[in-house]
Amino acid sequence: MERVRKILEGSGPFLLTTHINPDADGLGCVLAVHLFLKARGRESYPLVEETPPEFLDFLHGFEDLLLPEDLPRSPEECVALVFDLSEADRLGRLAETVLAARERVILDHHAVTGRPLPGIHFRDSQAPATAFLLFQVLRDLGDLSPEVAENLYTGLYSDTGGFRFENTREEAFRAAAELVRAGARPAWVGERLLENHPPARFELLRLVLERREVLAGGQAVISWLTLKDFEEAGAQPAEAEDFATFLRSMRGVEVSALVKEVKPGEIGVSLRSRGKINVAQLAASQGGGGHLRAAGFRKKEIPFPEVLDLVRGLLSSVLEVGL
Ligand SMILES: [Mn+2]
Repeated sequence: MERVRKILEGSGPFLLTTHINPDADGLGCVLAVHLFLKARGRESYPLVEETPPEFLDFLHGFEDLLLPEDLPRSPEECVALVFDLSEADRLGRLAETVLAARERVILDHHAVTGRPLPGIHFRDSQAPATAFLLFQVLRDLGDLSPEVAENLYTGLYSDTGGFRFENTREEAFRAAAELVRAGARPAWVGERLLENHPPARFELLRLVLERREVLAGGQAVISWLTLKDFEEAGAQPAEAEDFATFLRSMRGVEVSALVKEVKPGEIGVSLRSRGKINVAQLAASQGGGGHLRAAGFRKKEIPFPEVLDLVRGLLSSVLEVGL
């Protein structure tokens, strides 16, 4: 941690980034550090791979986000700070820029699964969020502004599922209390994250509910969306990210799955479990990965109905064998 502080006190310039399909934790960290450095007169460039996700547009400093081609410095001059990244592959087309930086620091709370990004790693897989680790780094470097505190709070809130996942321990609440004292507004963050969905999402949800299929005597539920559905609703596949989690909330369900066509010829399967069934293993058996309760895999060039059948079979067999 001391080393990260030294690097942040260095001269930069800094380029900051996170994994593809950025979430509230990754982007919250990027923009917290960005505002922190900017306030201290340092050159800082927060990068995203593609158009920044609209649902996070309330994060402070969001308007400063750049695409890699708009970086006004050559990456060789920059120190890269990478947040919430467990494996190099999850940088997508940012990899080239990040790998060219003169130094790389990675702050993360995942267990390493794939090939890690070369650089200096600060990793604590027990931490509830990368924002939690970053909070510990930043608070010792001076007072946090309300904007920095709110960005960090958003990451912590989101990665703990609103302080209700198993990673929510006493220290998460202590950090949250300090962030609130520094100016983070819990009601505002909660409202922006949970009650600000685009209307298109409701159309997708209607389809997911209509098509739900209950299997294994009520212990599994599966539903699906195609590219045509996304087109007709005017939504991106990312908009359906947490529908599998919603399906799991049905009483009696141990495992849920959402099968969605993410691009032509490519189908993504999201799996959620209450914990009795290890969906990370299930996903791994299909070339994917993830966590005990949330995992996924992709299939290419296999017809949609076949993938649906595969998932039906997987869930039915794991529930019969596993119980
Ligand atoms: Mn995270």
